Amino acid sequence: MTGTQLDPAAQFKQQAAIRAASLVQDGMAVGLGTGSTAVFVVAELGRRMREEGLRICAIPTSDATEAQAREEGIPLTDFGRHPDLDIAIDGADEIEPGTLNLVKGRGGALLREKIVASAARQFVVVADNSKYVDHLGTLCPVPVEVVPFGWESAAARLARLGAQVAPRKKRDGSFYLTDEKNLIMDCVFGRIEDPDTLSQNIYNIVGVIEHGLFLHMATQTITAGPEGIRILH
Ligand code: ABF
Repeated sequence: MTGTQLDPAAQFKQQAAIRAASLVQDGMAVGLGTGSTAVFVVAELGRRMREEGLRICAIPTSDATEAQAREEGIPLTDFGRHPDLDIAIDGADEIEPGTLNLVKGRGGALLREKIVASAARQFVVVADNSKYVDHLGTLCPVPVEVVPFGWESAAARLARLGAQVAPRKKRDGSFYLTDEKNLIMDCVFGRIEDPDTLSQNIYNIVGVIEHGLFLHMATQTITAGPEGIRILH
């Protein structure tokens, strides 16, 4: 993946990804994110292993990332061997710059992503600068992962929290299934004034496995745009 072949947005993603990958040091256990920005992180780590002799092991957040990591020759580990990770690097759909709170999960991997991020001492978010919002809920729905049994009931309860709820579907009209074989309810709440309370209210719904509000988790965000690279702690 060379910068010259990429459109500007992809170039920004790659720049942020390369900066984030530079935080990875020899011997680290690394959480690998999912999405079009995380792809550049995995590629850069593979390059550093081949060209610089970097030695790491990694836990991927999706089947897609696992496949890419294997192609790059990145050794995989698991939580049995590494219950704590040194660093996780992943993308986001929305970033609130003042708090580093996030919405994630448009790619459907939010459950594994949150498990990996919560196990990591450093959780670094990479994105192009289009992901900044003043308030979460502005750019995209909050995805909520629910078990298939009784999903209609969980969806009705999400609607009572003020969301417009749409079960995520594939192009052929069938339900989208996560890597864990659950459903995703895409919930449009609009501007979210109190994400902590909303998070707890969503968790209180039986059948909800996880949601895409990643609150108080990111230790830094690295974004890139025409003005260069911006790092927030
Ligand atoms: C993952 O990929 C997700 O949590 C998020 O939904 C998405 C971001 O993708 P991209 O980097 O392609 O914008 O990180």
